[in-house]
Amino acid sequence: MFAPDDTIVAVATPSGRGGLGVVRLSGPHATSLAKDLLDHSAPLLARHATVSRIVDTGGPSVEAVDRVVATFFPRPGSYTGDDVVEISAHGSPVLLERIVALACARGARLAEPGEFTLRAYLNGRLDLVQAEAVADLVDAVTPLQARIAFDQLEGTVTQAIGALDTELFDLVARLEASLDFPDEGYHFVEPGMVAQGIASIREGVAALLAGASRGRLIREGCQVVILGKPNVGKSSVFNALVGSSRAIVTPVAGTTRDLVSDVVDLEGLAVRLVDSAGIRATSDAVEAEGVDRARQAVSVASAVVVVLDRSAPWEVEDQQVLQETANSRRVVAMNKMDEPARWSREVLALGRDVAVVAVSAMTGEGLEALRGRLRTVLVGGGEVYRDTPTVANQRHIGLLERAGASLGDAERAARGGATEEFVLADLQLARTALEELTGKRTPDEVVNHIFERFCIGK
Ligand SMILES: Nc1nc2c(ncn2[C@@H]2O[C@H](COP(=O)(O)OP(=O)(O)O)[C@@H](O)[C@H]2O)c(=O)[nH]1
Ligand SMILES: [Mg+2]
Repeated sequence: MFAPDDTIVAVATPSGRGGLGVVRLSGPHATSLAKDLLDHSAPLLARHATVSRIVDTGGPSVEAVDRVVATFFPRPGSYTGDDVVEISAHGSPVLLERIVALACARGARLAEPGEFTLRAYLNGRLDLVQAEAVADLVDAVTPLQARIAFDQLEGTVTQAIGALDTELFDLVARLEASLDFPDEGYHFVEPGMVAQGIASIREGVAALLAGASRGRLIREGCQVVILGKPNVGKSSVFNALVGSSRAIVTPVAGTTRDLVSDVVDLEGLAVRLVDSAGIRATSDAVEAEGVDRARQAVSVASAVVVVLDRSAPWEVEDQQVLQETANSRRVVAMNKMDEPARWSREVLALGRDVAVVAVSAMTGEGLEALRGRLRTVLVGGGEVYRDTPTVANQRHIGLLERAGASLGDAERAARGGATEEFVLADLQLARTALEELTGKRTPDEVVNHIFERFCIGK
C-alpha cells in the first residue's frame, strides 16, 4: 500500500493549540533528518530527551523556529519498529506545520492516515487486533470504551485467539501425520478424541462470542430515543440526563419538533440520547414531520424511554405510546413525581419484567434509578471485568462466527466417521478465519480498509 522504506512525518497531536505538540518521524532517515532540522551537532542519544532548537537553513540566513525536546527511539524497539524521532514543540499549528514542511523539504514524506501503526503491524510490533485497538483507544469517548480498547492493545484478545489457534494447529498437525502414514494403521489421534478436541476449541470460540454483543454495544455506543405524548416532560428528562439545557422546555404542547440529541456516558456506555417531538396525531405539518422523525429514530434505536406524566389524568395517547413501543427494549419513566399522582403503575398493565421508574425531571429524584434501569435494559446487569478478553469489533465477531461454524462442521464430520481429509478441510477453514483475525493472513484490502479509518499521525 505505502512505500515502507520512506521516512514519514506527521503531527501526532490533535489539530488546534496546546501546551505541547509532537511531530513524529519514522523510517531509515529519521535520525539524519532530525539532525538537519535541529541545532544540535552530536548524534541524538537513544531514549534521551535532548533540548534543542529547530532551525530553518533554507533561507539566506539561518532562522531559529522553536525550542524543542527531541527523543530518538531506535529500531526495532520503537513504536513503529523503525527508527523514530519525536519532536515536542510548542503546541501551535503554525509551528508544527512548519516543522513538518522543513522535514518534507529534506526528503521526508507526509504520513498517510494510520501509517505509523501500519508500520508497527508490518514490523510485527502489533498484530492486527492490537492495531485496531489503537484506533479504538484514541476514539474512545467513555472510560469503559478506553479500558476495553486498552486491554485489547495489551493483548487479551490476541492471547485468547492465539491459544485457540495453537490448539487447532496441534490437532491439524496430528491429523496430517496420521494421513501421512496410513499404511501403518497408526492413528495419531483417536476419532473420538478428534471430535472432543474440536469441541473444546469450538467452546473456546463460543465463550469469546458470548460477551461480544455487549462488547460491541460498548465499543460502538447506541441510540436511545425519548418518547411520549406532548408536555409529559420529555425534553426536561432529556436535559436532566444530558446535564444541560439542550432542549427547549415549555408548558406549550408540541414545541419540540426536530430531534435534539447528545451523547451521555451511562456508566461507561456511550449513549446517543434523542429527544423527540411528542407522539400524537396532529394536523400541523411541521409537527407531523417531527413525529415522523421520532418514529424513524426509534427504528434504529437500541432502546426507548417512554415518558408519562403521572400528575395528569391517564389518556388514550399514553396507552398508544405504550402500544407503539411494545416491541422495543424500553424503560417507562413516570415523570412529575414531585406532584400528586393521578394514577398508579397498575394502569400501565405492564408485566413485572418491564422496567418502570418514578422520576421527577424537575427535582432530579429517580434519575439515578432511570439511568441504572436503562443501562440494564441495554447491556444486562453486572460488570465488564478486567483482563477477560472482550470481543467488541464487528470484524472480529464475524470471523469468530466463521471459525465457530467451520469447527461445528468439523466436529460433526469427525463424529460421523468422515475421513481425516474431510475433517481437515473444515479445520483449515477455521484456522484461516482465526489468522485473518490476527492479521497473519489478512487480505490487503481488509488491511487497507482498517487503516483508512485512522487519522494522520497515528
Ligand atoms: N412539576 C413538574 N413539572 C415538570 C417536570 N418535568 C417537566 N415539567 C414541566 O412540564 C412542562 C413540559 O415539559 P417539557 O420537557 O417541555 O415536555 P415535552 O413536551 O414532553 O418535551 C414544562 O412546563 C416543564 O417545566 C417534573 O418532573 N415536575
Ligand atoms: Mg419537548
